[in-house]
Amino acid sequence: MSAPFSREEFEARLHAEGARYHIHHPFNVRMNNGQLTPQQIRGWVLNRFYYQVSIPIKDAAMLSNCPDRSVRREWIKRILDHDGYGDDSGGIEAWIQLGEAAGIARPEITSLKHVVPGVRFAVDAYVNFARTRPWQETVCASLTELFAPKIHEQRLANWPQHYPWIDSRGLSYFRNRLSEARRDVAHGLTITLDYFNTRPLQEQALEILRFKLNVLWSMLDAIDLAYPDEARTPAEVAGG
Ligand code: AHQ
Repeated sequence: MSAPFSREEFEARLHAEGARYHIHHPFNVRMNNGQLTPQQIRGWVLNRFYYQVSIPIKDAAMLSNCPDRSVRREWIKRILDHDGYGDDSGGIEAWIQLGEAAGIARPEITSLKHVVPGVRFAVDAYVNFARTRPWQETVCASLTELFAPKIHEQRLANWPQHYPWIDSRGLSYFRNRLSEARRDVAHGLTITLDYFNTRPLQEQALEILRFKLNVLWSMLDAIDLAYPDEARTPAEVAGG
């Protein structure tokens, strides 16, 4: 059996998977370059909402598999970040406000009726992964957030210029994730580097990260397909 990668080599190989992060997806490249129409931006917000509301379910699934109290004490912060806690209305509410800032009525967002099959399928695959796999594997899958601060920084930098019709107060979700993602990744990376400590386990960790990269990539494939450059009615988009 091959010797395990050193901790540094293993971490470098996890980072190298960033080449497949959805920041490089054609839809995101067009978004970042200001080439998306309002309908395409709204379609992305409406569909990504299903991912946002599924994250706490995924994180609760991980907790239900995790017997380690010290890990749970840290991981539970992710649920509170999204659902809110005390006076903080949380990330899901912030995403709804992003939608409202983009001109979408709250019920249109929360109804999930605009979520296309490919997005639902990819997100459900992620939640079911968390329900059925060992909690350490769900921790590893969350490490796509190694690459997330950059994509949030891109939006904060470019949307006001490219999409001035969106009230910039709606961008607070991206701002909040900058610090939340970095905190989450610090915790998740330590667990991953510690647990996946043989060469086969390290190779499995890289495969798990590729699975989650595919979840994010295929969401944008489905959204890109549903919202082509030539405008279509919401009914046509939804397959009506
Ligand atoms: O808003 C995002 C978020 O809360 C999370 C949680 C984390 C996970 O547990 O898998 N991943 C994640 C991500 C969020 N936003 C995505 C984006 O592009 O806005 C990035 C995504 C990720 O990198 O996995």
